[in-house]
Amino acid sequence: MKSAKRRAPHLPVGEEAAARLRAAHRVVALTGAGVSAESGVPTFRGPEGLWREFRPEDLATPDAFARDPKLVWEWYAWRRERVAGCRPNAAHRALAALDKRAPDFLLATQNVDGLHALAGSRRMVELHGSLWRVRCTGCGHVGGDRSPFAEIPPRCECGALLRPDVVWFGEALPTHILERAFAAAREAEVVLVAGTSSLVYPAAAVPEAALWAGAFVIEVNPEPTPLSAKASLSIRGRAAEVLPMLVGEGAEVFH
Ligand code: BJW
Ligand code: ZN
Repeated sequence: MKSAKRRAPHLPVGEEAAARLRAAHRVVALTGAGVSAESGVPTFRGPEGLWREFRPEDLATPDAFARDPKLVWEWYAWRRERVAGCRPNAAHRALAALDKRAPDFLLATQNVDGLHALAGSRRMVELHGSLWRVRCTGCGHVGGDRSPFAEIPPRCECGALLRPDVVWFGEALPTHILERAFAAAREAEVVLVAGTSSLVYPAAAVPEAALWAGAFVIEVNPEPTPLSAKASLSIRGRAAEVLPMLVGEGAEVFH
C-alpha cells in the first residue's frame, strides 16, 4: 500500500510537500518548459512562448517539416542559439539534489534543452528527445552536435536532410523511455510535477497514472493547469523559487 493520497490539513502546503518528499523512497519528477523559463529558455505556450507568428503545433510536426524544412530548421537553429547561452537555474539544481538524495528516483523531462543533465541529474529520461541531437531522414544516423550549422537545412553525409532528434506532434515517443516513465510513476510514492501546462499527451498522463496507483502528486506552477484540480497538492509559484524550498533540509523555510 502506498502513502495515503489525502493531504494532512494541519500542515501548510509547502511544508507538507517537503515532508512528503523527504519521507518517500520512490520519487518521480516530471518537468516541462516552465522549469527552464528562469534560465531564459522561452516556454511554448503563453505570451512569452511565441516565435514569429507560429505556434508549436504549427512547427513541431512532421507535416511542417515536409512542407518547409528551412522554416522548421530556422526555428530550431534560433532555439539552439538561445539555449546555448542559458545555464541551469535553482530548480534544475534542486532536482539534481533530489536525484542524489532519494533512494529510488527518476526525472522524466519533456524539455529538450539539456539543462537538467548540465545541473547534474543522472537518473533521467528525455521524453521528447534533445535539441542537441540530429537524425538523418535518409540513413537514420543519429549524431550530436552543438555547433551552428554550415547550411540550413543541414544535410547528412549521405545527402539526405537531417532533422532534430525530437518528438513532434503525431509521432510516438520512444517506447522504452515512455515505459520507464510510466513504470516509475506507477511505483512512486511521490510525483513532483513542475513547469508544465499538462496539455500534451502522453507526458500529461504520467501523473494521472501515478494518481491512479495511489501516489501523492505535487504540482508546482504559477498558473493553474488541467492537473491542478486532480493533484494531491498544487503549489502556485515559480519552479526556481519553490523547488529549492521543497528539497531543502528544513520545512521551516516555509514559515
Ligand atoms: C512556470 C514558470 C516558472 C512558466 N516556474 N512554471 C487530444 C487529446 C489527447 C491527445 C491528443 C489530442 N490531439 C492530439 C493529441 C496527441 C498530441 C497532444 O497531446 N496534443 C495536445 C496539444 C492536445 N500528442 C502527440 O502527438 C504526441 N505523440 C503521440 O500522441 O503519439 C501517438 C502515436 C502512437 C503511435 C504511433 C504514432 C503516434 C507527441 C507530443 C510531442 C510534443 N512535442 C513538443 C515539441 C518537442 C520538440 C521541441 O521542443 O521542439 O514537446 S510540443 C511542446 O509541448 C514540447 C513540450 O515538451 C510539450 C509540453 O509543453 P510544456 O513543457 O508543458 O510547456 P508549455 O509552454 O505548454 O507550458 C509551460 C508551463 O510552465 C505553463 O503551465 C506555465 O504556467 C509554466 N511556467 N513559468 C514554473 N518560472
Ligand atoms: Zn544520412
